Amino acid sequence: MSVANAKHTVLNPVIPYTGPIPGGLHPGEIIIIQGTVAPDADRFQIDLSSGCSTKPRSDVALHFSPRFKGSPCVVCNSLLQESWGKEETLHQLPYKRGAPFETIILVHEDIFKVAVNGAHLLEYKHRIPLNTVNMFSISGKVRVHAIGYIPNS
Ligand code: 9QG
Repeated sequence: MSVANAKHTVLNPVIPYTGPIPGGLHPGEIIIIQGTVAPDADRFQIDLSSGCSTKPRSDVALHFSPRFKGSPCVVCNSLLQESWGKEETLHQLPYKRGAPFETIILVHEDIFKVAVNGAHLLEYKHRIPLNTVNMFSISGKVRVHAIGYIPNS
């Protein structure tokens, strides 16, 4: 699976980037993110959200945040009515400062599955109905070369 399979691609977006997920999210769909972690990265984050309002801030179905400072980890969470829920922290970090990566978010009916550089990393159970998720954001200490949306059939 690569960005070559994508139906929609966004190339070299200015960070922070927020844009629509073409057609919304459905089981079987895949989002591919190719980028490079900044050499001085403390963290970056990918957010799949229900809308793009900033005041009040839209709900975030998946907040995926690799963290490089202190004990390296990936924190996942959801934002509901402007409040963060319980963090799901994986004490494992497949990203390296200054290094290129490919992250794949696989959409399932009940979970998101995330893989990095070809290896499964984590699963995150939906806390917000999938059919409300329509915006993709990425921000923090990262460069993005391509975002690809691969439909489910
Ligand atoms: O820190 O943790 C995830 O649980 C918060 C951060 C917040 C999230 C959250 O401040 O930061 O990572 O989107 C946000 O507000 C980000 C940038 C307990």
